Amino acid sequence: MRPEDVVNLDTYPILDRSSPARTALVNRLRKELETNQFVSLPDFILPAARDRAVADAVEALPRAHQNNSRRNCYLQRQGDPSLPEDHPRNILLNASTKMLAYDRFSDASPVKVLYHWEPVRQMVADIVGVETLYDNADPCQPVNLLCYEPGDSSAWHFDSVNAFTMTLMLQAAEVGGEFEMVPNTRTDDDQNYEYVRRVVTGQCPQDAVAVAREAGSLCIFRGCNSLHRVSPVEGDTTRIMGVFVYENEPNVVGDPEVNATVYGERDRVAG
Ligand SMILES: O=C(O)CCC(=O)C(=O)O
Ligand SMILES: [Fe+2]
Repeated sequence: MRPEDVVNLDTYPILDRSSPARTALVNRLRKELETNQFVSLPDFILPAARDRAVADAVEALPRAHQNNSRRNCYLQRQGDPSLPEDHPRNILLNASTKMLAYDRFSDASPVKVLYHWEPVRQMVADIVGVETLYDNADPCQPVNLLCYEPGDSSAWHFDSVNAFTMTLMLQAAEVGGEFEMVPNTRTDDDQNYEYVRRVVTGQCPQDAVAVAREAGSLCIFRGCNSLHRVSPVEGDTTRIMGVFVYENEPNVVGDPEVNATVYGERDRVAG
């Protein structure tokens, strides 16, 4: 599939970098991201491309890595015994998802076509406010298909590594599978532990924004200081999410040990 047949260029005129329509669009989205810590781009992918991406994901699903984890909202599997029992570092929550690494699904998948296309990469750079972004060069990380079957969920957490996260809803759950976010739960200078504790123990439901995630919608969010989660999926439909990783420099690859925890053990070259 050509990238022009994947991206909805009528609604997102990103081809001509100097066009006023593109400038207006990107400015609006950048402001929205700044204000809300997330921005949604509905109908970003065309229906035929989305169908194809879902079919590729369903075909690959048996090769997905089952990720069951019990972790705190800082993505650590162990608490800190020197802290009180009800400290957020000691509140461990269950999550379960199915992860398809980049090398586990078709290179022809529209999500890969979209990811590697310069006009998309440049649009994202302009929205997040950096000069240039680069594709991730790891065999597993650049684009993932994150699948949630009935009962699967992702617990409250802060993202650790990237300044922003980009996701594309390919297939929504019938019920549940809501993406919820509490903007600016902490700041770079203040861990705000008491508030974080209240959010992860379910005492602040009114502070969580439910981010509308219709199939086809692209989302860019800053998850490093804003707690977010995916509520348990119910019903028969698998929630399928494309997750994209762009970098601030070329040739970034992941740590194989960390990759093994996310994508499962791979055959390693001996020696
Ligand atoms: O599945 C989602 O909507 C969000 C997943 C998530 O939290 C992440 O990719 O950081
Ligand atoms: Fe996250």
